[in-house]
Amino acid sequence: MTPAAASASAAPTTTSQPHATGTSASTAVGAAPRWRTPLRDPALPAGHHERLLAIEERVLSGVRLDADDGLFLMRTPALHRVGRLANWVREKRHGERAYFVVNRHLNPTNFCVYDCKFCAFYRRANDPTGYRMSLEDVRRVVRDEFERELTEVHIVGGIDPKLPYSYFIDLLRVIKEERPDLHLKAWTMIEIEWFARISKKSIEEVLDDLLAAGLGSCPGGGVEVLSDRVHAALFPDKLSPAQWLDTARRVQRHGVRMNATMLYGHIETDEELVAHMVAVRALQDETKGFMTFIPLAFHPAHTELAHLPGPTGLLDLRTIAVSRLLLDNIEHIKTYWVMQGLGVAQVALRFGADDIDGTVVEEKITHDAGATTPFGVTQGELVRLIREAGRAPYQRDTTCSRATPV
Ligand code: V47
Repeated sequence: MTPAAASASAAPTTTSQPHATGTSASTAVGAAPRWRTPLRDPALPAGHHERLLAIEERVLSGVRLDADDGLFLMRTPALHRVGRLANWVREKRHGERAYFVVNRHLNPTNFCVYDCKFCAFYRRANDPTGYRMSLEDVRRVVRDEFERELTEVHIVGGIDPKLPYSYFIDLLRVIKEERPDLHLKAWTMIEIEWFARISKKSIEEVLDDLLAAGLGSCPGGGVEVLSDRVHAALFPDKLSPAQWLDTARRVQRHGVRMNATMLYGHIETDEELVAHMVAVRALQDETKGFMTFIPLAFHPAHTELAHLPGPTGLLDLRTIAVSRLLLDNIEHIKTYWVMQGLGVAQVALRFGADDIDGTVVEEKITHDAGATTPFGVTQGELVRLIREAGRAPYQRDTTCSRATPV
């Protein structure tokens, strides 16, 4: 359907109309959603309205957007139209559902050999504020502090050179011994590559050891921004973009599913964010192993980038919306409430996000960098936030293979 035909059949939108859902006939590919309207905003620059219409047309027809479209969407002042389009895609895939998981984070050590400029979590050897959990510490925490309702543990830490390879394998084994029911979403590509180095094994052999010990999937962190320039400026010692992609490819080819994050709101450009999303999309075309894409809002406090202001709410919403529109082959877009904030996370559920992460319980990485969000939230709070955003809360497992309405 052409834009003109679409608009001719479109009814005017009022705030009291229900939003289209994935099951509604009005959201089938190519059909015009009710909001499709030819109204020209006189405040927009020349040619802008037409470009937006063309992008909307392609999305509604299921045609993949390219990097130029992504850049345009990152820059257009008409953010509400970007959000509306992303919301349409989100509702077509997931209807009114908003997913959450009952999880908690576990960061076994904050000692790290890398000194990434955006990170306030890492500690150098001998820093008195550094910590390292023994396996007995881990066992005790699992026994005494892990709630019965928990379904997932998110495990990441510093790259601690004092810990042997066996520690990282045994840590999973210890948790599984105490709680075989838990899904262990553990270790980023940075850690997996480190394990291969210290054990002198291949990535695949490391994965076999981790899988045998209870690994369920891998979290998305450590990738930051897939840009050689940002890599050289902020985290030169860590895996390069090409190495991160290669490690992720091998992990997924070995049958381990994972997430992909994108750290925004520091020194990166719009072009670099778009290139990151396009690179993740290209890998997903090959591997199909990414479960969820998660834009992470940079927090500057106590980092070497403390002079930067950090992202605004508008950039938070834009990264969510543009990632939903560009990443047509990744099922879920997550608003990570710890970094984006509970209020923005609610709005993000109408800007393209279908997942709000989980209860988290004890978050350290962002809070060391000045986050003012809670360290964790209850399941009841997540449900209330989701309902207040007009969405239907669904408790999911880590891979979203099971999701139950709450
Ligand atoms: O890799 C570090 C980022 C990541 C800061 O896979 C910072 O489900 C903001 O990856 N400000 C860790 N961000 C968190 C992460 C994650 C979180 C939630 C869910 C999932 C998932 C993954 O946090 C790091 C880095 O990119 N980070 N320092 C900072 N100052």
